Amino acid sequence: MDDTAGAAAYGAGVSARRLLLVNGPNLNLLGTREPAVYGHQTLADVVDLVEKTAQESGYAVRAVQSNHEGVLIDAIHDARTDCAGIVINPGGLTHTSVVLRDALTGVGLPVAEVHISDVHAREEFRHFSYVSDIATVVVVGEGVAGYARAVRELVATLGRPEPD
Ligand code: CA2
Repeated sequence: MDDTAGAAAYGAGVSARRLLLVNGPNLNLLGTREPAVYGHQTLADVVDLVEKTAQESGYAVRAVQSNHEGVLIDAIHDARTDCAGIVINPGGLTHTSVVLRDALTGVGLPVAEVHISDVHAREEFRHFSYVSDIATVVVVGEGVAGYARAVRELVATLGRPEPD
């Protein structure tokens, strides 16, 4: 039985200096279609913003975007050993995926959930999230800038990583 999950893998007094940024299905299309809903910024802009915001607090970022649920699950599992927290926009999987929720609870890292659009002002099926009740931070409807807020609020709960 592997008992090295999350912060425990680092032992007392040592903390991971990295955040995992997860963007789910179709978010690779950001900036190419539906600007009225998702704005003009691209996924590259999102990654850049998250990296810069995390860096202010001494964190590096590993970014993953995939249209395949299993790829996202594997990335979340891999975060157990070297990440302090997860910033995630699960895309449409937000509203459907017990599997994604189980991966997040399984690794036990603090989670910040982000949605670019105001999901509560859209179709009824977007109102429920499988992630929100297990997330430490939820940011909805602030556009791409919401990722920066999510990072800051998550880091506020984590504290800065310890220096070398
Ligand atoms: O508002 C958000 O960030 C969402 O997570 C985006 C998802 C949607 O299913 C959620 O309900 C809310 C969709 C991502 C698709 O992104 C696109 C971006 C540009 C063009 C087409 C899709």
